[in-house]
Amino acid sequence: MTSRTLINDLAAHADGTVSVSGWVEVVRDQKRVQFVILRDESGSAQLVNPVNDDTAETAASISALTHGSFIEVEGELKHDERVKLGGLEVKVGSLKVVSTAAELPIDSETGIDKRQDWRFIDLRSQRGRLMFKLQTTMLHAMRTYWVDNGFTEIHTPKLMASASESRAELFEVPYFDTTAYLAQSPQLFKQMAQAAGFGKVFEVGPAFRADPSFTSRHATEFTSIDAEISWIDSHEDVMKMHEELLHAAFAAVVEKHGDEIREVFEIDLQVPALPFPRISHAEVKQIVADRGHTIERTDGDLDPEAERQIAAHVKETQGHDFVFVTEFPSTVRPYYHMRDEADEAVTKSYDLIFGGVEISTGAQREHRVDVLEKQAVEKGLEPAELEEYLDFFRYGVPTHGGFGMGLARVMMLMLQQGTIRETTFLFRGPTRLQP
Ligand code: AMO
Repeated sequence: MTSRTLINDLAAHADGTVSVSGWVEVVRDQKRVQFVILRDESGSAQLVNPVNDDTAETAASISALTHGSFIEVEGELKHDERVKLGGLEVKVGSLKVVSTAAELPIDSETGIDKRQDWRFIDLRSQRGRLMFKLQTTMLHAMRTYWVDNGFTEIHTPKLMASASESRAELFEVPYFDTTAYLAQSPQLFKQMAQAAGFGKVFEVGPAFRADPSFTSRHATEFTSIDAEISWIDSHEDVMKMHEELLHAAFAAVVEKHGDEIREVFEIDLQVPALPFPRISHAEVKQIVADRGHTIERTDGDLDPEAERQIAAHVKETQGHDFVFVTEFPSTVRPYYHMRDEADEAVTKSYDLIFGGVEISTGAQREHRVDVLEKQAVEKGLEPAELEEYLDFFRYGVPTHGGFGMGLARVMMLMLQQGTIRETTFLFRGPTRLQP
């Protein structure tokens, strides 16, 4: 048999014998001619079989094909502009069924819950493939940015002896004769890398939150994109790195997949202009109030409607899809965020909002151990529990800061999907542990 050609590569292939394989999307079984739409991991193409005495055996095989079956076909490639799908077709010579599919339990009309049950079938679509191809491109571009800019990749443990964020939302795991906790973020250890003198680090890895809520943006397990850098003057240095990183990531995605994103998602994805707008939290509250929204939260944090409103304001006034909301009140920030020298009530931190939803939190970290301990106590934490973390700051540490960003959220906003369940390979939520 001739070696396999990916469907996407047929366009550049000369007319002649080819071998293609994939799964059956559509069968049009007509009396005189049969058509099969075959899809593989790269694209889809039309197979054709004129029905006559010579092709009777193949015709019987095609008539028996079920949607979703995986087949191998050898045939004659012919470029023909009249064929709608890619301007080419393959005339079937031989056809081998590798695996027959039972009747598929879902189709394009099926709702998200049931599609999640059958995720492997759900992902056979062009949109499923495109989502994870472009995710690969995005992460590759980020890695390239980090490597080119002197970052070191780290892999921090996901089994921990203490909480990495708040004690709420902690998953406990029996661990021999003690209890371990699943890491909520690599926060403590990416800071440890600063004390170790690494300078700049990044990690792309799993994070776990025992968050019982059912929102479109929360999962109990998600992929977190984290970066941390030393020798900063303020959170402004972190934001600068963060926006450059996203700019590089979007540029790569637009260049490689822009046309297909337009075709499949009907989105004209743009590379965000640098610098991203920055608005202080206090100003945001004012702008949102002026737009008629009363923030319901009493702790001073923004609610989802406030995020949508400030994003709409920035889009209307500056035409930008991203905005850094800076200087959050210390009441709503963790103890490890540094507070402003001039105003204790304000932290040197930010949230990054994209398309009206928070995708990331970042900050300069408090590196002075006495201040850090005081802030931890203020937030109700036991210093004894933090001893090992506090040690990172007792033997010399540079100024530093960084951010954490949820991969599925970036993807959800980029592709204007209603929920991160669409943009997570396999979603985990309060009532979903399978598949
Ligand atoms: P934070 O808790 O704000 O900050 O999380 C950072 C980003 O991670 C994503 N995220 C989630 N995604 C899906 N489901 C969840 N349950 C979930 N929780 C968080 C979001 C969010 O913006 N250590 C700090 C970051 C830092 O300062 O470096 C942290 O974890 O996109």
